[in-house]
Amino acid sequence: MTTAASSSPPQAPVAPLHPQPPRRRRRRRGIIITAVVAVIVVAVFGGLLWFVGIPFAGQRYGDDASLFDDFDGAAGAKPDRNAWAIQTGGGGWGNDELQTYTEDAVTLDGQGNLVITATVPPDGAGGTPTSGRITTAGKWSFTFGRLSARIKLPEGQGLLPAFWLLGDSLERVGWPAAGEIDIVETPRGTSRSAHHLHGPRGEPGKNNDAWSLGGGVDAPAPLSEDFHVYTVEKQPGRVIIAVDDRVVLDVSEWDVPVPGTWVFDAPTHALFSLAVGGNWPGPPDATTPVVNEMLIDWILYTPADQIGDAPLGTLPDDEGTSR
Ligand SMILES: [Ca+2]
Repeated sequence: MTTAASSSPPQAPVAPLHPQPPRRRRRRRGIIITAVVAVIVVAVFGGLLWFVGIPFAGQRYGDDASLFDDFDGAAGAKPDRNAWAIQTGGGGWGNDELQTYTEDAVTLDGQGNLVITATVPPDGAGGTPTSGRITTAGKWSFTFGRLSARIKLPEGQGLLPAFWLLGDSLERVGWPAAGEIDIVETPRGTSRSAHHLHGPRGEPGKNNDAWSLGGGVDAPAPLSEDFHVYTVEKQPGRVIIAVDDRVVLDVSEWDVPVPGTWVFDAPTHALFSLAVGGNWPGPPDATTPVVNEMLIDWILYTPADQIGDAPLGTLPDDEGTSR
């Protein structure tokens, strides 16, 4: 009987071939390596997204993210595709309108403006008017807060310039269930502007019965004579529209006709368009200029929690006085 097990001298621990750091150091090193890899992945991936023009965290576009576009850029360049999509096509958009929307009709002028150009064939020359329409759909939208744009509207029979909002649910529920807010339109000349909300009377899908709130407002001077700031402010259950510092529409969910549904406490996207003809403004005539420009100097979104005491029509610090 041996007692070797108990009588043997204690064995010195065998040194491992590859000494391991203490567990805590290993863990810390793992965290550092993970962090470094994460930084590299974020930098490379973010840079890649930036390179291909996809918004990335920290950029200025996205749902309820800040939006400010000064439309600076070279003459003939297109507006920032991170925020804007140019819509093209013809065949009676909206109210049997005459124009065909083209890519060429939407461009920067090199002097800080986005320009939408409607080209109307001279009376009797025949042909289809061309014009432009641009949207933030699928790129930027907001639910609550204030959206302003500084715009110089064109004047001419048959022209329908508009700065407006559509509900992001448009493709899913259709119009008017998605809701439409017309911040400004001038269907009958720029001595009078129109400001409306359109929503659904019935159930989503029954799109042939909209309710409307709003109306026309006389302008102190024709709006085509200068730039003006057009603002919409969306609050829960309330929409306010202003031209410069003058409120021209202030409606709440309690103003909606019965039956009718308030659908504006939801994400909406912005559009600028310059329609020609159709049921509302009527066709252009011999008095209508051939070339008609809608100029947009800037667009600015202010989130609800950043409005503070700023009055409607407030301009960005260094904007609004030039050009
Ligand atoms: Ca500008």
